[in-house]
Amino acid sequence: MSARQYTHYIDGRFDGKETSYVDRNSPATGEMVARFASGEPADMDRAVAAARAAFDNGPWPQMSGMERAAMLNKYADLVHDNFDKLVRIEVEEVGKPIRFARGDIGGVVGLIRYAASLAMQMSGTTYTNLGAQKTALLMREPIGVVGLITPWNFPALILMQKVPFALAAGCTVVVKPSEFTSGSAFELAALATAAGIPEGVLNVVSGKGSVVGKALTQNPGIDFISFTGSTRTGQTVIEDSAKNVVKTSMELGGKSANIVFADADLDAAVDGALMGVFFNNGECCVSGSRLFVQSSVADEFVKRVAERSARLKVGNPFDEDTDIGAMIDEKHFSKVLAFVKSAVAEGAQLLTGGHAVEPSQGNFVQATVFDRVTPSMTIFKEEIFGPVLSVTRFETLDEVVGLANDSVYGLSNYVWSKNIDTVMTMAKKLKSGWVQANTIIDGAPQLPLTGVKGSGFGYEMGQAGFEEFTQLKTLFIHTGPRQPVFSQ
Ligand code: TXE
Repeated sequence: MSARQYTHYIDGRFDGKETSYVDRNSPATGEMVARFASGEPADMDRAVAAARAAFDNGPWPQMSGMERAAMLNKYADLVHDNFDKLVRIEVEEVGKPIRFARGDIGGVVGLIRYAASLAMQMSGTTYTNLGAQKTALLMREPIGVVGLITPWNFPALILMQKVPFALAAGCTVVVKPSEFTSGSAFELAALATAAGIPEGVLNVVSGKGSVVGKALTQNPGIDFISFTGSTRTGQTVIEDSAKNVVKTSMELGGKSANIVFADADLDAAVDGALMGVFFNNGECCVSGSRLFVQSSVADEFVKRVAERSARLKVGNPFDEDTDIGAMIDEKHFSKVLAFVKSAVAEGAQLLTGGHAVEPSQGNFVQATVFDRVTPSMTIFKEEIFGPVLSVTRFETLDEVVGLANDSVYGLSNYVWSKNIDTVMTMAKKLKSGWVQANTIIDGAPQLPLTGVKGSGFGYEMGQAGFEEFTQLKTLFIHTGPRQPVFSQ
């Protein structure tokens, strides 16, 4: 099998420029699967200039919402037609199980179709209550040229939580995908052009974050940066974009609580505990990686979670029945195993897993469950981003609220209870952008995702996510004779 090779996608075409490449080896087999152009700041400048010209002089922002929606729907059709190819790229480059990659690409199609509907509804507000002679219009306009920086864990899905919403609003876009997993961003950009979306509207420059990512955030031609990734890099992006006083949106890390009350549907909650931490190899910002179980049901519940975790199939991500694939790279694989070591050293009780899958070419970690985890332990506090579950027992609602909110992050939290009073009380007390009850890592294009505290700010998806890519211009109109303010 020959590796896919991509040059930058600028102004509606692959530029084909002679360049050096970042090689991508499959984390499951070690085999090279793709090569991405290793961009320089000058490549980013060309891409931003193309997006700037497409915004300032091109047809895209001038089109009616109906025209943009028609092209976005055509785009969704083309993504659907290329479903298997995109799934394969995600599995090869990320190492995620194929059934989860299928879910991602299905999600991409849904996101584009939903964003198309928003293009038709873009509108502002009219104030007619300002007095007989005064009217004000809040005119909603596209924010301009947007820079999108994305991570490796959901390369297509996270990208498309942003792109179609930006396009629906009439913005033009420059993407800096993760250097590990840039393939689907390139394919999705080429499909946009094939759908009739004009040249320069969607550009992709690959390469290192510290080089092309930085060149994007510091570029004066950018009006808005939407970033998903680690909290530390997010802080750098905020600092760099502040130089040009550019708005940012940050979707950062998480350490979410998955809370099981004794009155829950415990069968569903056991499955939810597994989904919470093993979905997408545990490489998921909204993982429910801290499991809290009410003491009266904890012994039996934790035993069932550990037994089922031990049976999960770890290995070839292309196998239909694989549950957990390969960690993204060796560095991350070692980091996950180092967290496991720290948990053992700090006194957590290892129930299952806790080691790599041997012998193997790839970065495979067994599904791991630790019981008796306390708030002072490293695995309680830090985002592991791997298949490692920590279990903590609790007695009362107030106690578990304190434990769940004891985190620098605030992205998502999950509650399992059949009692609506418990669910509503928890929803109000938990500090996070998302709360889900009796389900986990669920979503729909209509529902915004946002974080609080170290998990970031700004919205992705939904009407609120769409509005991030717009701004309001206030037009204040006086009609008829106007009383003079100065008598001289
Ligand atoms: O993230 P980075 P990485 C967490 C997770 C993971 C860790 C590191 O804990 O182990 O982050 O992952 C680009 N200016 N999450 O290394 O470094 C970079 O090239 C501009 C949580 O992937 O934050 C990539 O495209 N851009 C997260 C993107 O930023 C820069 C998902 C994210 O990279 C840059 C992934 C710079 N100076 C990891 N430096 C989530 N919330 O889902 C890097 N980049």
